[in-house]
Amino acid sequence: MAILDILTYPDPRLYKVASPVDDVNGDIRRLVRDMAETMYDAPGIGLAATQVDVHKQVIVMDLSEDKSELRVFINPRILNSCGTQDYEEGCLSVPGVYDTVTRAEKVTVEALDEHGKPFTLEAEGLLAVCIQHEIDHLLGKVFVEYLSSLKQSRIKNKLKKRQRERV
Ligand code: QAP
Ligand code: CO
Repeated sequence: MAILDILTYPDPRLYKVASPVDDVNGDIRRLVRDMAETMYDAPGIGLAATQVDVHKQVIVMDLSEDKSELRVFINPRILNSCGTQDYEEGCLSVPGVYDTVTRAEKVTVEALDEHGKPFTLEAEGLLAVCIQHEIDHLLGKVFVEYLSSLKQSRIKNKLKKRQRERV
């Protein structure tokens, strides 16, 4: 297993659109394991392949307290959504930044698991937020894009400044 490097906003590679996985093979299962290890190490509750510069439709997520409920979504599609909810989101690619985003309250998502088996899941609350946040990454979208352009430019400047200071 390996811990992968996570891209930091506004890295242009975060805007790439991920391609569907056509074969859930050993390479994909290794990617899933490495992404899970990277997410647990961070620690975070969700990670999309885009964030580790792999532009395939793969998401890992674990909302449990004790890292016991890894969820894997390959080629996820939202079939249905309803309602709205506000949630204060963060992102491993936007460290130290949290802000409120309005999303659907409930979503029905269809995806493949790490064995290539299709499943359908009805999600609400935080799970629904996390699924929508991670699917956005696969579409090249970061949650800060829902904020005002003033906030976006402040966040960009803050993170660029921090990166300059680190190297
Ligand atoms: C996405 O986010 C999410 O700023 C997953 O310094 C977040 O795992 C979906 C993290 C909230 C729904 C609601 C962020 C870790 C982790 C940071 C994460 C940080 C360290 C974020
Ligand atoms: Co994110």
